[in-house]
Amino acid sequence: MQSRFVIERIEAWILDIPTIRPHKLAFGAINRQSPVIVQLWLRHGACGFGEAATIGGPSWNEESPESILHAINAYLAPCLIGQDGGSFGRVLTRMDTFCRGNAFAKSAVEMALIDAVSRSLELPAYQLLGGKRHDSLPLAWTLASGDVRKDLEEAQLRLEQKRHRIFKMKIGARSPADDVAHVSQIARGLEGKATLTVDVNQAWDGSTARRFLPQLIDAGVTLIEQPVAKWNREALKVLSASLGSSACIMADESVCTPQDAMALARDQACQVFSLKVAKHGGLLRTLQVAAVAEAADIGWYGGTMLETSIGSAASAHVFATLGDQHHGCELFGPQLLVDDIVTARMPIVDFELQLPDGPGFGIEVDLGQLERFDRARTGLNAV
Ligand code: MUC
Ligand code: MG
Repeated sequence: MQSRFVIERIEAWILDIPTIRPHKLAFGAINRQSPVIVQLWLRHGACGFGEAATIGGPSWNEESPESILHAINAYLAPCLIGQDGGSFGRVLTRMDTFCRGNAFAKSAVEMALIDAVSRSLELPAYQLLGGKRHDSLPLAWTLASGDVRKDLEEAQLRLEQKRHRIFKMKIGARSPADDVAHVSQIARGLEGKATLTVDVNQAWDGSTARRFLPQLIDAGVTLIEQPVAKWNREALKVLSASLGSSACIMADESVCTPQDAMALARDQACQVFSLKVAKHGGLLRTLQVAAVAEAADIGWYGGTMLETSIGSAASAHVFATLGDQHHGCELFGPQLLVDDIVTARMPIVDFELQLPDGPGFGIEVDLGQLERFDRARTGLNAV
């Protein structure tokens, strides 16, 4: 019998969307996001949308918008046309056979496929991923203007609006002592009102982390993301053991594959995994990494690559299926962009992001907005 989910056509393109302010991270500042959008058509069904966003071109990891677009157009789309899109596992294996690595590119294609199949079945995507266990998740915001006064203004406004009360600070670009001073000033300004986390994005070596993390914890930080290089599991292990119960170490760049997750769990190298659909290579592989976390008594955090509402809604669907050992999510990407590419964003109520319940990822893409930000039309260059 012919599957009703035969993959008919896949198209991909790059958008360039400015951010509302410069977003400063350890490895540089970004002024725009350049997500790769994928549209996938089923022969007898609906079409779906997927997205893969990087931060600062290939600065966060090896993939860039241009490499993602190339992998999809040259290898992933051709190997999937005419295949049964309803067999997700087979689709993933086929993509792996024709193209090693390239997790971000594969995640965008798999996302569009899951959107299309769930729309064809008129079901929300979370239903195909095991069913939801959360209707909403606490939503963090990242303070990354680089300026204490502006960061505090941003935080106060978001507290008043009841949008965010978890704030993540991006550090690692300045000297560690300056970073500690910056974080301490913000912590004093927000004392008793918010949960504070930091993301070092691999910028420190083990001894810098051993020296300065206790100072951040004294200032009030309770979750520390990727303080050292992604390969430095030994340092993560030492830090996790020495910090005790005062704060949690969260792996981000260090945890991409289920094998990474196993190694971190075996070494007891962190207490939390930041889950991100793109780096894991899709929604199903996010579930695999999350399963390792659950089995190893490691908590999870719903991470972002600063996607538009397409990637953010897809991430919300998979995060909604996970257990209770979580530290909230940071699917705030749409709010950092000057505009979005959907007709309505996911609502935020009482500091929580609300999971959209419609078919697919529950959001409707605005085709006019796709055209407006299309790199082929605007003629912008790579970062
Ligand atoms: C990262 O490494 O977590 C997520 C939020 C943010 O501000 O930057 C990203 C990347
Ligand atoms: Mg991170």
